Amino acid sequence: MTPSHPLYDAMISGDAEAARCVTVRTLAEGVAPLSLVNDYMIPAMEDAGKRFAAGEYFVPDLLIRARAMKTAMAILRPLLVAAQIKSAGRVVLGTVNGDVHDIGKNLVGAMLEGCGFEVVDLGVNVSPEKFIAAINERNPHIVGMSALLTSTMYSMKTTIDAMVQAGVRDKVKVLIGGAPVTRQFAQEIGADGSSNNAVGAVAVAKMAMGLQIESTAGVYWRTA
Ligand code: B1M
Repeated sequence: MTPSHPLYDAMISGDAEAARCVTVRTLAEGVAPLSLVNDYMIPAMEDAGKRFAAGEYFVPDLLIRARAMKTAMAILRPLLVAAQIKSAGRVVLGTVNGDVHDIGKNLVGAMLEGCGFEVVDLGVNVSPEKFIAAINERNPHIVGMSALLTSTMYSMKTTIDAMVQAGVRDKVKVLIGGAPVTRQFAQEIGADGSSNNAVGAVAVAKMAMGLQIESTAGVYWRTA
């Protein structure tokens, strides 16, 4: 059933200012932060994901909803951290070495956050050493790498190889994505999964955590 709440409506319409105002007001009324995330924000982002998969929404539609989601999350995140709310899983995310494209990576991060994951965003041009340091320091379940250039996608392999060398590869699931990334490439470099869009990235992350997903469209997941 579609939730009836101004925060859900603000997310659906992608109205960031309304999302901010409603979040502040609803918290002041005593509603628990986690309830706002679980009851209104996650359903709204999941609805956007379904519409994207059905071809009703395009990337800009997701971006404006992600902006509304991020605005509300900026208010809620410190409260959730203080309350030690359990997330769906922790993801260390970054655009690989030599690559500064971050629009897709940010969208993936926002969708993951909107669907209950904790995201540690390392930014762009992230070296293998920085990914490894983040694995050791933040203990993620998942490492997500993004690349937009046919030249920089090979940094994904370099990073996985460096993870093996550092003895941390088996601590995490590795998910990759970005315009040049194919299922075959993911297989070749030993990633656990890949997706060609932000909605699929959430599905792969859920698979990595053993959670149920509705569709495997646009998704690669290593089975053996
Ligand atoms: Co660049 N650029 N760019 N660029 N740029 C492309 C990628 C390019 C295809 C343009 C072209 O020539 N037609 C081309 C790459 C060619 C190739 O390698 N085959 C290119 C080039 C060549 C370059 C430079 C080398 C140009 C130059 O300087 N001569 C240079 C490289 C800089 C560098 O990185 N070292 C460069 C620079 C830039 C800007 C800085 C100007 C800017 C980036 C700004 C920014 O990101 N903050 C830029 C942009 C904007 C683009 C285009 C126009 C748009 C990319 C984008 O944001 N798409 C792009 C052409 C195009 O795609 N039409 C292009 C929207 C975004 C939502 O999609 O990033 O694909 P995308 O993300 C998707 C999926 O891929 C997936 O989900 C996202 C949402 O659906 N996904 C994941 C992404 N990461 C994922 C991770 C996952 C799972 C899914 O799991 C972890």
